[in-house]
Amino acid sequence: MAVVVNPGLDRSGTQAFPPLSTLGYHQCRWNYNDQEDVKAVDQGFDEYDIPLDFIWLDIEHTDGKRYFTWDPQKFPQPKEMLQGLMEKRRKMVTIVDPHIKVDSGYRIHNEIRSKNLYVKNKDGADYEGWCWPGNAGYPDFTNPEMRTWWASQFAYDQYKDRNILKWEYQIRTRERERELFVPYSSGQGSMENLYTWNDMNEPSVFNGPEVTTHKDALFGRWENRDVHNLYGLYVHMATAEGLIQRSGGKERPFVLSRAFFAGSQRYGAIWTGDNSAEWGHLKISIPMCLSLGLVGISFCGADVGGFFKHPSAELLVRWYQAGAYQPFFRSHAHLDTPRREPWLFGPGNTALIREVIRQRYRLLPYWYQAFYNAYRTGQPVMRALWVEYPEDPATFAIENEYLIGQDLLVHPVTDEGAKSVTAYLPGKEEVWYDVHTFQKHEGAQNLHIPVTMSSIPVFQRGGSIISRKDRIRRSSSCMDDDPYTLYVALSAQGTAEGELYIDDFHTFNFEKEKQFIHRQLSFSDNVLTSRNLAPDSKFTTAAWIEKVIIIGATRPSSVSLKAADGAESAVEFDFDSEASVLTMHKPGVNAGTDWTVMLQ
Ligand code: NBV
Repeated sequence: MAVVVNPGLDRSGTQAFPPLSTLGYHQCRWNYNDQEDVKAVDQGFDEYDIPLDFIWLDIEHTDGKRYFTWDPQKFPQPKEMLQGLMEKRRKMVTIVDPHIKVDSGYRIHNEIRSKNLYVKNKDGADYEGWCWPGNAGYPDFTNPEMRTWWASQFAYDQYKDRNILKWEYQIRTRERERELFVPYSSGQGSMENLYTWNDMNEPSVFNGPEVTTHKDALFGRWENRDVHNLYGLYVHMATAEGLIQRSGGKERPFVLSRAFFAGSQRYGAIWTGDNSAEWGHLKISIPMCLSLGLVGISFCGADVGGFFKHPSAELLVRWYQAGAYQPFFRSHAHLDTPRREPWLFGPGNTALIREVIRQRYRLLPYWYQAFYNAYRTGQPVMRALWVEYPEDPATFAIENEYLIGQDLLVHPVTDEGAKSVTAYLPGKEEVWYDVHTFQKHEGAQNLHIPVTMSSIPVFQRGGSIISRKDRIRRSSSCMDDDPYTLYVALSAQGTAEGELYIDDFHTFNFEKEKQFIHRQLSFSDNVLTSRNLAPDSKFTTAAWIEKVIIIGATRPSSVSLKAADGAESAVEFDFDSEASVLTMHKPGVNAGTDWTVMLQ
């Protein structure tokens, strides 16, 4: 019996269901220098055959730290760059911080000031603090009018490719004061594959007390001391709303936020902030994300590799191996650190990093389903063992391993030079299978596991069925219609249960129009069936079942398939008697239909 966590859920809301692509791999650094650099990094992933969904740009991409603009020298053709990524079915994230440069040549500032939407100091004048752009104003995001206006700035025709040139602005202002309030940039700087990162939204004020706004700064009639912790949530909320609105309410947004509060899970992802390339920081990323999951925030990750300092190749590889099994999977690095794209640490390490990113992509259907479950129920995606095994006190203090959903147990290697790890496999009644070798282990035991640099100890719970996509491509969107392989891991009683969830992977149609496929997969008495859990949905998929792998099986003499129309056919299979693994080749049924497989 699992513990029901997140009891405040009915008030703070459940995890937003993210677009599938955002569960892929994200490549970030402060900063990719210019358009050419972005292109080279994007090509690097193809050259080294490493899947990638998102490239990120930090504050240096802007025109003088004026958010919603691009540096005209380094990024003269943002749309062209985004289009290039789009053609590869990849996406980009740019940073939009909530401190606004006080500059009468900056439209965003002028509009916020003219609408009187800045946070005030105690005397009622606009509060100003020092941040990246120099002197900055702080929009009052606790005000719904501010949030509505902010959201509108993500419209494709508002997010410009550059800020107005100074001289142009001066001439116009002299000629016509009103000119200030119309869009005056030269072109569009955004499109559907551009998403957003909100940083410094505590808010961060370099010269403020405790590096934030003064305690008596005014947000309407409230002082900072009253509403401080809500500020970051409201920035996140307004930004997510902007991304939804720009698509006419159709597309699910993706926004990463540094500051968060109860309820932030409704607006996107968060990360654990500025860590360092140290083993201790890799280790602590696990309990940090586990704690956030317990309070409803499932979409969490830590900067892979560590933000400050330069990781050794060993630390970097171990961090990728851990990060690939955490919900938000992004590498990131400080401006002053040497470059660290996955191919810069020698061919052996590139191969190790490639392999674990590929493992992440194979498991995307399972991650997606775990997020669908978090969206529906609030149950964390990444779970402490005691959540599922509250009757087993041995699980209570464990924070170096965890479950993804109910069925995958992960024990990352987080010690330098490790030659082995000891993983606790919970549950007296359970059996666990090593996902790489299919070796079976009893539950309720400490398992000593010798490790090499290629080891990533992961186990599938006996009694579960996990759907994977084993054909890896350039990005997750390239895999949308690819076939599934079902990994059926048998319990001690020879049974297994699982689900398969499919939708269009990016719109709200799953919610608004119930456009999704949700199937119950069950194995018992040597029969595997796929049953419809969403009979009212009309959604269809081109994806089919490519393989079924039964782990812990005995050899059948024949395998037959009964399709939705009642037609029966024989299924080819082979059996590995040493590993007790039965592989059925090409059952070939559509993933959204009823079918039954019988072993004789
Ligand atoms: O925007 C620059 C950085 C960013 O890369 C990092 O991820 C944030 O947590 N940002 C903080 C501000 C500067 C930190 C030294």
